[in-house]
Amino acid sequence: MTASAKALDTVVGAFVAELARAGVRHVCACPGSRSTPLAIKLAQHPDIKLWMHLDERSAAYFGLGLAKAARQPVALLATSGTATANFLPAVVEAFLARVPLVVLTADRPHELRDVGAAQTINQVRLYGEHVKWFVDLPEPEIGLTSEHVRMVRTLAGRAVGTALAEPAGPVHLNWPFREPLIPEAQLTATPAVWGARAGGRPYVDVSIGRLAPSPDLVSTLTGQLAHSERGLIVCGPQDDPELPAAVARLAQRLGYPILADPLSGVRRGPHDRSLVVDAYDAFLRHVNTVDQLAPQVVLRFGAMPTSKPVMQYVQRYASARQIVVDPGGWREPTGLASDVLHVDPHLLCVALAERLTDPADADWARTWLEINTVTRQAIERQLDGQSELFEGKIFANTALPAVLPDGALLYAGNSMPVRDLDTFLPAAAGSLRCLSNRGANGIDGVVSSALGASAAGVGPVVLVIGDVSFYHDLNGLLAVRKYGLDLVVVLVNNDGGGIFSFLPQVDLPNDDFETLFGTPHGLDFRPFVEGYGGRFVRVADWLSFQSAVSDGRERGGLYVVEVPTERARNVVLHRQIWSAVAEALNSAVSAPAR
Ligand SMILES: Cc1ncc(C[n+]2csc(CCOP(=O)(O)OP(=O)(O)O)c2C)c(N)n1
Ligand SMILES: [Mg+2]
Repeated sequence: MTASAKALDTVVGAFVAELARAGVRHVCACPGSRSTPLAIKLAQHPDIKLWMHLDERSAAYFGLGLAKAARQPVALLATSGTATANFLPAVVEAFLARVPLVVLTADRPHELRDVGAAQTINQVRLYGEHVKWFVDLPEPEIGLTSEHVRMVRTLAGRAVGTALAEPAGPVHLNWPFREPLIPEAQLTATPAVWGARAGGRPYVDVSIGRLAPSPDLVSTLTGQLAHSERGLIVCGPQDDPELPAAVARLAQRLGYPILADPLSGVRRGPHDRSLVVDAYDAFLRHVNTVDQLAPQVVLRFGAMPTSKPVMQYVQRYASARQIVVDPGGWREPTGLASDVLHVDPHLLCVALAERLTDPADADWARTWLEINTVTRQAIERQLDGQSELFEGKIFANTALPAVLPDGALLYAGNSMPVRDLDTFLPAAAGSLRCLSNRGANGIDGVVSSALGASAAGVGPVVLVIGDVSFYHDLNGLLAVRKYGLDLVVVLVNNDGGGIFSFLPQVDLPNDDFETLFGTPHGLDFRPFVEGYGGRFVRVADWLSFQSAVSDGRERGGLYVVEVPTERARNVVLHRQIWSAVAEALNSAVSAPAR
């Protein structure tokens, strides 16, 4: 064996061993020659599960969904060239949605860069500002010294630690490899031992702490909030499972209602939901209602909520004190924040709740809850008698949630699914974890993200997705059969981009609108789904919808339940609901429900 094969074995082996010791359990990789040393070492590692994919874009989104669902760092591996560029969309999403990914790309050695060598592109800082950290490693065989091995061990620990540190996100390590590419110990899987710590401990153990609020901050804020009766808590997308109970307790202490985005974890679950407001997206469209609800203070957790009416509400009361709680980064698109608290949201809620006593007056919260009830009832009255397949009704308690078990995971596609989820999913005690790619709101990679979530094995996964988004990532379906994954897909097929029919563009001459925005494709998805070994059922009513979803769950594998809808009609039905809500709110104001 050559010296370079030995170096590959030792250096790459040490790096992979440290990735595992730092907690990486899953790697999504795609085939290629240049990445051979890493591929072999990752495949050999007993604690690492290697998920092979053919399409890098799907692979990266699969890794993203897996990392989100498992709440774990996940590594990606691609060979050199455009393969690495195909990771970009998921890397961008991971950066903006704060998902820890360790992106490994193989590259040519330095002498073959920028000289016209085959399959060589400029991979240095390829993902630009969308990664937290970039390292261009030296070739493994530059010198088989203990310093070199220590360096790669440290890089592995640091890479995972950096990906996990708040705000979490992707890191990129670019590995140049010179031929021959086969590490010495390919068949024996001897662990590289140089510099390894005893007892399976990481070479460098990177601890991630939580940012506790200072006693000063807690006492100042306690005093101020205790004197602001009309306050509101807004919980946007976030995934700390400890936050819902803590924020609920704080809300009780303050007498503040909680506007709970479905992606916040606060809307569904066994925690106290007595102050949870779930129908804000509908009633904050109603000007008279918004006029009644002037807040003194708004306390915000998580990313900016999906709902546009919430954004407009916050902007309407620009002079209210707006406090954004976020351990890092800057998620404040309104430009109205008066305070940004870089502290851990859960720790802050606990600390404030401990110091506060229950409020004297509950009128403010009661008003919000009454409006919420009137709204939710008006929505339900509209949906109850509705036999038509209306896109929004999918999320009503009587439709999809009724056939999902406790602990299911609902992945919502971008465009209308995530918005309908927001409007139509009521608060409830059963846990239903909702995820969506809201970092960059892409309609790409959604199928793979949901499959990655399914691969995490944390509960049955149902994906609700639009037809254009489904088409966009058909390639992702290959993973189902290859890995025996289960996924029920509710495919909302309105033959194009239904969301655009809600926008002013809809008033363009119809041909222009359809060409530029509606984009009907006329695809029959059945042969695609069956080609990937899945089952396809097109439903005609709610009963068959529910039995198809249940059947899909029982059978396992890929099961696509197509809900055929019509774009223009969908707008009409949404507007009918909003006007029914407005009517109900108007009559409730004239005769307050007590
Ligand atoms: C990768 C990407 N390309 C384009 C867009 C712009 N876009 C937003 S929604 C949408 C249409 C989505 O159609 P579909 O998935 O069928 O959902 P529907 O609007 O019908 O609910 C498009 C093209 C995007 N968000 N992401
Ligand atoms: Mg569509």
